[in-house]
Amino acid sequence: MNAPPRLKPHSSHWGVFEAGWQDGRLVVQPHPGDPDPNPILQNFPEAIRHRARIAQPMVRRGWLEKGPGKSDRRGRDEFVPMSWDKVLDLLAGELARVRDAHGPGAVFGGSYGWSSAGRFHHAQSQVHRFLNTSIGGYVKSVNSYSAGASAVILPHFLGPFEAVSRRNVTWEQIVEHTEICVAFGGMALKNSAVASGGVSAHVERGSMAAAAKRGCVFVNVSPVRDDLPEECHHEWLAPVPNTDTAMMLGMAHTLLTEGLHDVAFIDRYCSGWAEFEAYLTGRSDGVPKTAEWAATICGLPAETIAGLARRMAGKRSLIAMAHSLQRAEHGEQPVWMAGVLAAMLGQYGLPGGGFNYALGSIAHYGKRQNAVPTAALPQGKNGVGPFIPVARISDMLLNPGVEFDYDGKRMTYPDIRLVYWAGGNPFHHHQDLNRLRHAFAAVETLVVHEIAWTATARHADIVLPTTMTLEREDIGAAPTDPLMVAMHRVAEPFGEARDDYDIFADLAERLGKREAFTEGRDTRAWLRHLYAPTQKGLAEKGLPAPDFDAFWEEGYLTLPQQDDDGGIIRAFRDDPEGAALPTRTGRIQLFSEAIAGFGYADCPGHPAWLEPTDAPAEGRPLWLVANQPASRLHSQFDFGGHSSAMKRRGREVMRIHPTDAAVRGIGDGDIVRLFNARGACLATAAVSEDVRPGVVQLPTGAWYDPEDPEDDMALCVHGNPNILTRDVGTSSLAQGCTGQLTSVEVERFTGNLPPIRAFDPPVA
Ligand SMILES: Nc1nc2c(c(=O)[nH]1)N[C@H]1C(S)=C(S)[C@@H](COP(=O)(O)OP(=O)(O)OC[C@H]3O[C@@H](n4cnc5c(=O)[nH]c(N)nc54)[C@H](O)[C@@H]3O)O[C@H]1N2
Ligand SMILES: Nc1nc2c(c(=O)[nH]1)N[C@H]1C(S)=C(S)[C@@H](COP(=O)(O)OP(=O)(O)OC[C@H]3O[C@@H](n4cnc5c(=O)[nH]c(N)nc54)[C@H](O)[C@@H]3O)O[C@H]1N2
Ligand SMILES: [Mo]
Repeated sequence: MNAPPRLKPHSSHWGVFEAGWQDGRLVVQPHPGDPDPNPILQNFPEAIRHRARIAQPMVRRGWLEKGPGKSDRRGRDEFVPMSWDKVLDLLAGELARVRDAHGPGAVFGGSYGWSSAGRFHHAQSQVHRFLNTSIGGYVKSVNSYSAGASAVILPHFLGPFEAVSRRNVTWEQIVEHTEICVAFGGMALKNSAVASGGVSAHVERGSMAAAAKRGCVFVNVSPVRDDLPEECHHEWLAPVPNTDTAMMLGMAHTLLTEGLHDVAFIDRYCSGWAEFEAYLTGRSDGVPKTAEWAATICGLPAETIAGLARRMAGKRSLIAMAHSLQRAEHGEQPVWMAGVLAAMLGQYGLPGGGFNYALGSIAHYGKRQNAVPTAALPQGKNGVGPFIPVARISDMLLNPGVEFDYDGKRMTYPDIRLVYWAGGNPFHHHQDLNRLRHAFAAVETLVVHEIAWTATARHADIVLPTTMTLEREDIGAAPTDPLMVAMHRVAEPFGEARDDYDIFADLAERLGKREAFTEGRDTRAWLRHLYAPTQKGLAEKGLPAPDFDAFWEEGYLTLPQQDDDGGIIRAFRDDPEGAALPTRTGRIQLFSEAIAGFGYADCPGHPAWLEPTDAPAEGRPLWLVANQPASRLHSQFDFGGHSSAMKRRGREVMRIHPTDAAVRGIGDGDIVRLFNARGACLATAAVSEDVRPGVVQLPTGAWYDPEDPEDDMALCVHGNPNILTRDVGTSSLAQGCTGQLTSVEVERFTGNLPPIRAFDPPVA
């Protein structure tokens, strides 16, 4: 045994940590100041030198031999290793070809994905900057897979996404003031353990425990029991998935008919009550949205629905809503309806009360804002206008020139020849993977920068190996976390892997744009440059403002934070005229003339119950909840030690209620096959009363692993639920991702058990 290693500071989306080497093994220790560290950190040691890492640049044989073009060999072909010099020549030539022949508007560079936590090596920013400075731009994507529907609906009725999610009710307020917190979709600790950019102190568990101890009641409205932690002693109500809007309408109706709604608040702070009330009472459509009506839809007793409404009235009530509810068909509706229900309860803007969209979904929310700026890599100017809502990727690639609706506009899918991806994994994040494979077959060239052989890398024509975070220097920072981290390099690059930045700099050089891309800086010079605004901000506040070298040496810098001021919603409550909301009427819009004017059948002018078309039916009798995995972030380091340990028999675990398991002859630990019209995957069954009957739950993130890649409807042997989900938008309004829910059948798998090959490098 050698002496304990000297650990260096570093950061990740799942926590700040210190790392070093001991006896040839990477040691990772959480930041000493973190009260509740995230176990996902322990994916690093196994992952860093894993065989799934990409060791050298690779080019798909068919692309190399036949040149760019549509090809269904993507994901099936062999790869040819190539030197960096040659591959960069080849790629620069291809970028120039597409730019010259079709313009930068034929390049899709949306490149959605979380990549890793440092502010400089943020891969999405890097690829955008490169495409802007070197070829004049790219077709981009807007909004996120996280919050596709809410990003569009929230500004229509309440305010900007960030103001409603990030700068609203804090955990501090909840500990002190909230009397009843009803969390639709829960506030699962697995989810709030993660924040883009990093998190130094996981406070959610402790805050919920402290609030509960003071007497705050927590209610988890979710098909899954553990979406709230045991520490808050919550009540569990499990409605049928995608029926929360009906449940909330039933609650609203109870408030109205029993005179429990806050008439003064509605008069002073809201617009559109008449239109909404006409719908709620049934005057406009003949259907009163009573608790009894809601009960028949959401599968909870009417008395439970009405009782919950009564318990919230007249109290400091808080409605939280997880991202998940809007990542589903008609996902705009529960968000809007939660906002309306909270308006009827009248607690907006009071400490610990009202509506906080996405509280508990990610560690950014419920925190104070930093009072000094933190780094972001400037991306330059994009010369291309057309864009897509992010989850419309397959639609775009399969339907160039076809029109689609988005937020009141009629838009056209551009004609894409080349797709460039760095820092994301569409074979993780996108729905209906068999359709995605067809979409990727329709382009001429697919370029991927990756640290590991994800299915996305396997489908690429040109694969460039990049360093992972531990192999380079960076600055870690998030807008609601007070700790800035000097992310020191802990390991040498794997194989021939290079930083995304260095790859782009050399490509820019070949396109005659090196200076425009680099501005003459190497990585260290960029880190100094990006640190400068923080130092300046500190100095302006008269606070100690260490220079870069001192920050780097120290490893950490604690930033000042703003007051817990409740943001624009508190200001609006205090002064509804002077601090009007940035909506059309300046108020909370219970009805929107703008949205009504769009004339969308799938998103009317007020929140409404719209029956999902993708509900269980003949041949697909179960709801599938495809939620975030506890054991990793998305697909990242699925081959890591912690992620692997949480699987059973090498496969992702699917939870099923004992009743549903019994009728199918499924026992705990059995291998099962989930299937519907779009595809099928294997998983290992865990029989559990923690899911609602009629619901199975299989998290995302197990790497897509087709049993036979040549098969167009290949079975995924590993448990990636996106082989089953539907590739349709939330509605004509937002066109958001609907991957959270679909309907399936499940059976015990009795065939020969296929091996897991997802982590074996492809044939070279
Ligand atoms: N069915 C279903 N699907 C979903 C969801 C759901 O609820 N249900 N949730 C959706 C949500 S909310 C999201 S945000 C998306 C997430 O989807 P993604 O963000 O695409 O998922 P990640 O696995 O984080 O992908 C990041 C990739 O970047 C790579 N990477 C890491 N660091 C670097 C780097 O420095 N350089 C480069 N070049 N690459 C790097 C990682 O290896 C990884 O493959 O998934 C969505 N998909
Ligand atoms: N450990 C870990 N944490 C993560 C991530 C990760 O990959 N791993 N991803 C991060 C990212 S990018 C994001 S955007 C957030 C996502 O945050 P969310 O989208 O909120 O997270 P999910 O776990 O997908 O969903 C939360 C819960 O909603 C419940 N639910 C599903 N459908 C319904 C419904 O119709 N009604 C009700 N009432 N409940 C429903 C499910 O039981 C699920 O567990 O999580 C972040 N946190
Ligand atoms: Mo997300």
